[in-house]
Amino acid sequence: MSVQVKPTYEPLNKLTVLDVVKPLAFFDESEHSQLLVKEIGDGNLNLVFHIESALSKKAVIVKQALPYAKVVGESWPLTLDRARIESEALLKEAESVPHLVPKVLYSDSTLAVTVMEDLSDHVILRKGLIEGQIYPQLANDIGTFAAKTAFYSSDFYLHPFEKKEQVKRFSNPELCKITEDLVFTDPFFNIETNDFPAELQSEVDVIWNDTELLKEVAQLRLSFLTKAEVLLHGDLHSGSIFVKSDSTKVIDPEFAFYGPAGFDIAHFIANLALNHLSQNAHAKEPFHRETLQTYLLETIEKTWETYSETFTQLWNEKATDPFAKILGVLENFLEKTFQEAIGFAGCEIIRRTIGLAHVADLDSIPQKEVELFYKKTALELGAKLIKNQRKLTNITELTDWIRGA
Ligand code: SR1
Ligand code: MG
Repeated sequence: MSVQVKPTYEPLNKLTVLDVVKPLAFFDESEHSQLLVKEIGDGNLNLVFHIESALSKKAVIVKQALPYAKVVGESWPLTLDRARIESEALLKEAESVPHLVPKVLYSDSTLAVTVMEDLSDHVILRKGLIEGQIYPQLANDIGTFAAKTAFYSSDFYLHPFEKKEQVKRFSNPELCKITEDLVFTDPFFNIETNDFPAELQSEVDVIWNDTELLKEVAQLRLSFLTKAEVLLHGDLHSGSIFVKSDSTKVIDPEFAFYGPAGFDIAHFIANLALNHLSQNAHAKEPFHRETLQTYLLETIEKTWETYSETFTQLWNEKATDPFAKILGVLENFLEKTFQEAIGFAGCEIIRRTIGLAHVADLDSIPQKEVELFYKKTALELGAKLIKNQRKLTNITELTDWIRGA
């Protein structure tokens, strides 16, 4: 009798990653000696390998979680369970939006590995936007992604026992703690890991001393900590989305957890708003800049409209909540979600400007003074959104503020 020994965790390299891929029968055996391996991970946390057959040109991606945050190093240990969360979230999302996520081919929680569809014909949205590309389907796809994944995971649809099972399954304390610290805490205090040029110190001091603002951030943070409304992607910025002109794929749901419904859409909107600001510096010609900025604002508006229309349709057709047919219940939920999303977006804008993890949209602005100017503008916009979240009732009021920033 042979004894099966379960492999223990070890970080993969360009050779050992083939031991994961070859048994999957994705590649024909005749291709095994012709597989080309590249390490392509440029994110903050994981190893990512691209494995391609030199013969058939078929390819897969192998993503492996490291037991620490790659961005900082081994001094920042991080749970491997995030790989399980990521593959289970991708599978869960695929139940309602299969066309908007990469296909999972295999996962192994011991090795903290997910093998998935190769998306090399797509580009990361952040990169595409910085280069001035336009993606006509983006708003519809992200609004649909956020609405469907939210509705089908919520108490409006699921039996309460099933919902609570899902909350347990997607309990993700360590990754949530990163967001609690990096998005909702550190940027609002004098913490060593914040990262901003000395020239911004007086604007940062204004934030650190603005009690009205800090009170709102405390409320948003509490909401993030306690409101288990829907299954969220948890990190839906423009680096978590792959695009090409006729396709959108949402990747990297390792931060997935049950949280407040407005959180994902807020992060998407905040990152488009930051790109909108940065186009004042990136876009070379005024006509191109205007076209891009109009596109970005329309995308923000259409994303929210698609979200609320799709959510409404699902509610009308499929809600099991006993109060679903009572006039105003859905409207109340959507209004609260929208207003909280404005506040979350403000926090994301501020943390991407002065916190630990920045965005290339602002950091790659070529001249230092111009970069500083738009970073100051971003801080003002972020604070305005946080302080005025409950005054907004319509998405065009938000895009007016972004346009005017
Ligand atoms: C250490 S992780 C820094 C950031 O990268 C991730 O994508 C999340 O946005 C996190 O806040
Ligand atoms: Mg990520």
